[in-house]
Amino acid sequence: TDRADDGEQTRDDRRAEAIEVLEANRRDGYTVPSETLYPFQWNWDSAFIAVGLAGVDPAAAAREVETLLSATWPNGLLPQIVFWADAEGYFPGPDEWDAGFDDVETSGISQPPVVATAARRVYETTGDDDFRDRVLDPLDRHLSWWRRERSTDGVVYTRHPWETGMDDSPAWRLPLERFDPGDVAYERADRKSAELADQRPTDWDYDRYVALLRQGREAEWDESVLRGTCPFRVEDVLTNSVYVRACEDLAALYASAGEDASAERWREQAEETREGMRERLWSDDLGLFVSYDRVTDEQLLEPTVAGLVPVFGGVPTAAQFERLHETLTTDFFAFEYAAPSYVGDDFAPDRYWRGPVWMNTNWLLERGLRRYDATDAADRVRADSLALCDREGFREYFNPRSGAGRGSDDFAWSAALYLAWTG
Ligand code: 9YW
Repeated sequence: TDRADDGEQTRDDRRAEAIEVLEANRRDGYTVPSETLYPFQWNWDSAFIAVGLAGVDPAAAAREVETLLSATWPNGLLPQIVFWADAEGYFPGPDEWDAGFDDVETSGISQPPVVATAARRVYETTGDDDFRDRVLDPLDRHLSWWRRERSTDGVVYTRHPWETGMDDSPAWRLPLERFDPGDVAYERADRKSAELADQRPTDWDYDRYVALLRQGREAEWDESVLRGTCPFRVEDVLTNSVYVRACEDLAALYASAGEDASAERWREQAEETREGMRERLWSDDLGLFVSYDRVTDEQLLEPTVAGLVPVFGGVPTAAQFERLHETLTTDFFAFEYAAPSYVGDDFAPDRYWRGPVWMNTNWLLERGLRRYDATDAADRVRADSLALCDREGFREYFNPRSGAGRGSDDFAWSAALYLAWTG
């Protein structure tokens, strides 16, 4: 019918715009999340970008992944930000972090390792064995770092809210409340804009982010020191879900290279993390997974979208999935658009990770739901995501009630995941 043709036309136009956004945000070998707000390479942003690029420009996707991996620290940490370009005026910039190696300037924390999933996707799209052989070692070093430096029984911990990728998640309130940031002086670019101030983390949050950063810098980013002293040590449910999937994806890459022993080792690692998550990170009361505070040994009982993402790693048992699916359809489908980042008492539909819908968490959730054959739920998450971008453009996040676009425009992972969903 004409209507269907119109729909297809809109979609083609939108795809063309998505490609334009990614090209405009591209620098030398990598893509910035947002030209205005985030003008450097961010870890999991680049991974989502590569997932989207794989279907339209596989050479650019491969380069995106390899540029990111080239910033892996000698100890295996893959940084959250790589400052390939001059960062004059950006806070916190390379001088503040004082981290990295040789002449590679970076932040001193990591981010959820979506990069392994992106690398597998690029490999399976291109069949390029040379690419696969080049990425195996840095991926192995990075995932080994998580296990060696950041886990006790296979469940990994994060030591900064920025490291989780969900900076001001209400789940971090309790751990952040416990320590006094002292007197921290700083100024951050996005807070200068009056329009954005009420859509981003508050000063209360930023003071603590900066205090944690400075503590890490004082410890010279030594994990063995920070393991004992860092006041924020949280087993983030999203990072662990992505980590499980990363281990599986690395195993698949090893298997395709005929390295069966390594493949088996990473499959076992994935299973060990799944088991730890099922035990310690599941909340029967909330009917979804939660993060766990390593400092106080307690669950952080907040209903965030991160608690649904374990489906991406095949973590929930059949019984847990049944409950989780009910929580999803009752609480996270209760708004006009799925799936809000948070649905608890402090729900704030326009503020960052305290309510808005984000394309990246929707993508992780949608992929995971398909893994559990929850087709209707997966279709709804995908359809809502596309509807939001069709209506508002590739915004950073969206109000789940009105659908209004929020934060940056021309946001790279929103464009990239639109391509992944419609390719
Ligand atoms: C920061 C770049 C990053 C994302 C994070 C998001 C925000 C703030 O922007 O972090 O300065 O890192 O919370 O997930 O990677 O888009």
